[in-house]
Amino acid sequence: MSAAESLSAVASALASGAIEVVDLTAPLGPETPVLYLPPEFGRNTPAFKMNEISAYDSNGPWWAWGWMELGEHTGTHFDAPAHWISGKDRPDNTTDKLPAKDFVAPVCVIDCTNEVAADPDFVLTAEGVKAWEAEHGAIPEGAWVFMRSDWYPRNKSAESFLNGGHTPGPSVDCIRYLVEKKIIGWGNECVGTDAGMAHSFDPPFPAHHLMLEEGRYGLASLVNLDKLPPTGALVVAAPLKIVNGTGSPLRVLALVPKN
Ligand code: 23J
Ligand code: MN
Repeated sequence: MSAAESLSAVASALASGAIEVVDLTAPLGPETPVLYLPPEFGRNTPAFKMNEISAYDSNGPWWAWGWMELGEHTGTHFDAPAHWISGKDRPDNTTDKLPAKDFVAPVCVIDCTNEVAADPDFVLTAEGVKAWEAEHGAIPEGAWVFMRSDWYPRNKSAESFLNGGHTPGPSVDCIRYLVEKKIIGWGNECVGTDAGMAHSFDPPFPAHHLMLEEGRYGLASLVNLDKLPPTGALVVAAPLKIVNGTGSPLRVLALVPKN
């Protein structure tokens, strides 16, 4: 099949529903939980706020529009390599300079729901990834790897979502293994890509430190990972083209084959 025929087949499959578009994005509003870091780590990111410019009124008779106060790392968002000190000297490491081809990639989804239900501090290890590969095949170069935890329904309550800093994520050896596999990035359902306890890992925050060091990416606060197959879906995740952006809220979509 030619590339043109492949793309046309995708368009037909989207129209018929044979390929479904699954939204992996959480609502973005004032209630969106944001990361809370203890004071010794410095400043925190503010909550989302929408300010009104006009609402079909004297400030603009025929139109409604607003302006936002919005952290780069708020809600469902993308981590660019410039976000972490380990990635700060990489060329083209900000959201405005990343190659657009990186924004469409296949995804491997590792189901950790049972482990996380038993222990909110569960960390996925390289051994866990290898067990997944034994069942589903090797993780291909250029794929996203998403940790499914069924954590996302908690995002309606910041207290439950942040859970006092007890949230699941990857181990150091897990991220080292995935970097070796040359994945495009790591995604999590929690407020950040790392586990809540990852400040105590060595190095701290491995999904940030080791992924971004290698020019790979992160996706945080993903939803609907339970609607994805372990392999075979295609993710579209394109951050805003913020000049010198270290990350960006974004709409994340998955194309999922239904047959
Ligand atoms: C800054 C410091 C620690 C973390 C984070 C940001 C994130 O999770 C983020 O949104 O990138 S853990
Ligand atoms: Mn982030």
